[in-house]
Amino acid sequence: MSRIGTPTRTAAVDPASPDRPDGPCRLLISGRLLRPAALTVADLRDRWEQHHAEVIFDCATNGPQHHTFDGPLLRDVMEDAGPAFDARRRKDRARFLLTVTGGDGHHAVLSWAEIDADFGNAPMLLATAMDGRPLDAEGSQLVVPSDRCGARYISAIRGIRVGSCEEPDGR
Ligand SMILES: Nc1nc2c(c(=O)[nH]1)N[C@H]1C(S)=C(S)[C@@H](COP(=O)(O)O)O[C@H]1N2
Ligand SMILES: [Mo]
Repeated sequence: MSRIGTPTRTAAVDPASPDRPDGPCRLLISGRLLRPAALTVADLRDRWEQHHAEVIFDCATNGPQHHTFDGPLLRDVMEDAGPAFDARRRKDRARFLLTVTGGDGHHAVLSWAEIDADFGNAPMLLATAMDGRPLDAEGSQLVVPSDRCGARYISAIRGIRVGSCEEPDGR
């Protein structure tokens, strides 16, 4: 985007960009979707029903961690973004992947089937608060109550990218 001729820095910033210098950090939902979105933690709190989770996960370096989280279901947020599959066909849904990336580049892959009510039905959250503390400044955190390990509890989420897996060889 050209900034030539724009009067102020604020006016030159795309409101949908994931990290506006003048606003709260945003989570960019992109990829094979009908409705890509750039959401703040306030959006996650205001637009979807909030769920509560009390979890214990194990960290290889720090041992067991106990936390409470509040936030919308990842499934609810992603369904509103409209993954580009035929929702009536379970086999179509079973081919889709989500890559969740934190501000430090740490990322992990989920399958759509893990959160789909017809498959794994895992109640993963996009946290808006941790231990009662709002996450507006640092960004949302992925909550995976069914994971024993903490590695997919990705903090300061900046992106969720939706894709379908490549056609396997030998079919
Ligand atoms: N963005 C980001 N999120 C992350 C990680 C990371 O390196 N970057 N580490 C994960 C790991 S290994 C654990 S155990 C949990 C909890 O880590 P903490 O106790 O250091 O917060 O965060 C997870 N989320
Ligand atoms: Mo960890």
